Amino acid sequence: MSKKSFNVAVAGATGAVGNQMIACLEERNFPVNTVRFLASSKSAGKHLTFRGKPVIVEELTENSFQHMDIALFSAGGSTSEKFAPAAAKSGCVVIDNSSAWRMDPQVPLVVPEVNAHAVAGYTRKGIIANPNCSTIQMVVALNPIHRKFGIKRIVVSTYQAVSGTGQKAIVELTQQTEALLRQQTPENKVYPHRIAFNCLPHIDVFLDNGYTKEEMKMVNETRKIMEDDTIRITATTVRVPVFYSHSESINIETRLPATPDDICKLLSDAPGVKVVDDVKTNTYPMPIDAAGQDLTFVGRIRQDDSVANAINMWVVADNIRKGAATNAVQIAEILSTNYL
Ligand code: NAP
Ligand code: 3JN
Repeated sequence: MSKKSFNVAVAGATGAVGNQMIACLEERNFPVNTVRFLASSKSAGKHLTFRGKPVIVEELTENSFQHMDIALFSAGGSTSEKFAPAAAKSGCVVIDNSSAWRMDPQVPLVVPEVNAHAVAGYTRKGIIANPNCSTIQMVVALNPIHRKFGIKRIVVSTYQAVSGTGQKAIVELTQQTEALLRQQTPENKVYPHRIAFNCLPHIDVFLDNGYTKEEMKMVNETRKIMEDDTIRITATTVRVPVFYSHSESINIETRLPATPDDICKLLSDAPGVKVVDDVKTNTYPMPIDAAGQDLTFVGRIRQDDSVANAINMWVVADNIRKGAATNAVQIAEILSTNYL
């Protein structure tokens, strides 16, 4: 029988993602018994609030997870590598937002709208991985199409908000914009180049194959979540001067023919998707509208006439919510309802 309420730890509680995880637990009325908010030693003693009551932030240590049922991690890859096994050993199920465990064959990589059934695999290591934000919104939009028409190839270019880099990048875009508008010289601390009024075709580190790690995350994670290694995928990931919500231009080639109308109808009934597509009224998804929302918005659905059976579309979602915090809390909901 499922427990009625759960002891939940949030590791990285003071960060951009951790903050939204706390908000999602509150908004979605997750059945919390006690919470524990964890961060680095520099935040220990700070106060955050949960359901109107103050909660003191504690330093994350190996002992932080005793008597916890679920731990939501968003404190970076090295922290997850080090502390997730300790948390799992304490009997707590970890839902990890970093890339540390995503491609581990013993760790499920879950987007609830796509592969909720994979949550069952948590018993192998006590860890469930949350995918990269750019992957999440792409698979939410593409999985229904793959199931009905079969996707052969994906070409994706992203337009990613600075909040994907954390609080410090939100501050950097604000300060650089203010400095430039005052005719002052802005400082570049977070990115190798100015982000204000600019675009950087560079997210995460460059790899030997010339792609960035973010681009290869999209390729490998998509195949794992959609459970199909035959899909050919190529990605270009770009940072743009937007605060919240990632946008993606996606081109797909399908095995079976599909018209834009077929895709529009299919996605109108798809879980977690909202079709926003009426070019006659200049209606299409935009980051300013997706920010603060949990759905994945799809528009500009049109035929690609340059090749057989191809469709172009534009996909936008809040990277910190559906791309990270909401997806993690949705996984916690599946876990708590069906498995704990
Ligand atoms: P952030 O705003 O910089 O916050 C980082 C959080 O981690 C803070 O709470 C920080 O605590 C904590 N932290 C850092 N080092 C720590 C340590 N050694 N021990 C304990 N806590 C530590 O970053 P963010 O944007 O929230 O992202 C956090 C992580 O989430 C990323 O590194 C990434 O792995 C993951 N993430 C995933 C996605 C996704 O696509 N699903 C998107 C964004 C981020 P202090 O405040 O005390 O420093
Ligand atoms: O840059 C973005 O828009 C998403 C960033 C995600 C991120 C940032 C730092 C470390 C990740 C991630 O989730 O892949 C990681 C990580 O590798 O854990």
